[in-house]
Amino acid sequence: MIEAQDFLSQCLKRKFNFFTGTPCSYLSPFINYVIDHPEFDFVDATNEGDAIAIAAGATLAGRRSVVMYQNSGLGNSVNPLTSLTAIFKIPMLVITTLRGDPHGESDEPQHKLMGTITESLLNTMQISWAYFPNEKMAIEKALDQAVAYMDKEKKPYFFVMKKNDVAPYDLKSQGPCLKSQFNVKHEERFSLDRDKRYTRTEALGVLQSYADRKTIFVATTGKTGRELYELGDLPNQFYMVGSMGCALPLGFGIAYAKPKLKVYVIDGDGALLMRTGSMATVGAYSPKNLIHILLDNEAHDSTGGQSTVSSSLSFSTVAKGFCYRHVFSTDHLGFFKDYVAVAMKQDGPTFIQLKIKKGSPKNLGRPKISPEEVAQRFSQFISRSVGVL
Ligand SMILES: Cc1ncc(C[n+]2csc(CCOP(=O)(O)OP(=O)(O)O)c2C)c(N)n1
Repeated sequence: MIEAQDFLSQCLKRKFNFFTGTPCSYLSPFINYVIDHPEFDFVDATNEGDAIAIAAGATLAGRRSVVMYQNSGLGNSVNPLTSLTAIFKIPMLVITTLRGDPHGESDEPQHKLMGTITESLLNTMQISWAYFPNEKMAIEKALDQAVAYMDKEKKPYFFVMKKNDVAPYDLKSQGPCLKSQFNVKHEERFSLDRDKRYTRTEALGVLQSYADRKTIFVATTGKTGRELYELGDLPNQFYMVGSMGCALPLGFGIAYAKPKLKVYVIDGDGALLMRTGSMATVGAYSPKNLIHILLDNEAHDSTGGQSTVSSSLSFSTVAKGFCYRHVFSTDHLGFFKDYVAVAMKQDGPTFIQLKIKKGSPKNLGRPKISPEEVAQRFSQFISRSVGVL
């Protein structure tokens, strides 16, 4: 058994100072220690997949990141691990616990199956891993191995933590408790005639006109990224492919790590519904520099236009409930332009919903640049732009 401090001080020496995750009792000593010590940042993620995406954003923004979660949520993170970090080549250290350890003491029934398959699931995902170093002398070597792997392969590296690997550490301070102000606007012009709504391309054109050295765009999975690319491929644009729903947590990770950048997340209704919980993280941590755009066509347009449940709910009320600072909603491009102009000038987080119609330009292409190149170029853009801010 080690003390939390033994491991975390060695993390700090290797510049790991951004932590995120979803708690597990085995991890409490780590999470509590990190929250208590201001040299670390800790973001509480609403699920394990979001944690991977948040850490991916922080990593792209130049931070060394650690994700901590329980193996029961490993399934939640399979998607971003296989189609975000693996293909964009974004390294991070991940500590998963091993509840339901088949060789350990008996555990709650819900952990049994996942405990049995955790290691093979990691192997199946072609993830390199080792058991968590539970002796003080073994920590430095284990961390150095992890860092060497991450630096060479540019992929996540996992430690699998067993019960009692770390001694208890009681929380001394409170976590962040942030209150947001908000207002709500709703301007609808075409409620009875949806075909008159504007297109995704028109909305993206408005957003792209704001591209400058301190503005970045994270475009959600599917046609949003493809259309943005077709409008003009720029280094400040990140095209999410796969990992549906992770645009917001990824953008949040960047916004958190680089508060001087203006971070636009361009979301779809299907994607936002898949990971709505990440809006809670945005509202709670309230990054001033985040503008969350929802291009809401009430459909999974990219996969054939199947309806989502979006037409039956109010995203702006959800954003208001999650305490975004400013919330706007419209179906008119004129109002949309006004809202974006306002959002550029005021502190966020700001949520802007534009109801759009389905459809894309004919023969819509796909980014010809690889995800890995997108990530590298994007990350370089961020580090350069922050230099000039
Ligand atoms: C976890 C996951 N499930 C399903 C998909 C397939 N998929 C890609 S884009 C998409 C639709 C996204 O819908 P929305 O966010 O509303 O954006 P739109 O296509 O309407 O622009 C789906 C279902 C995926 N990439 N990842």
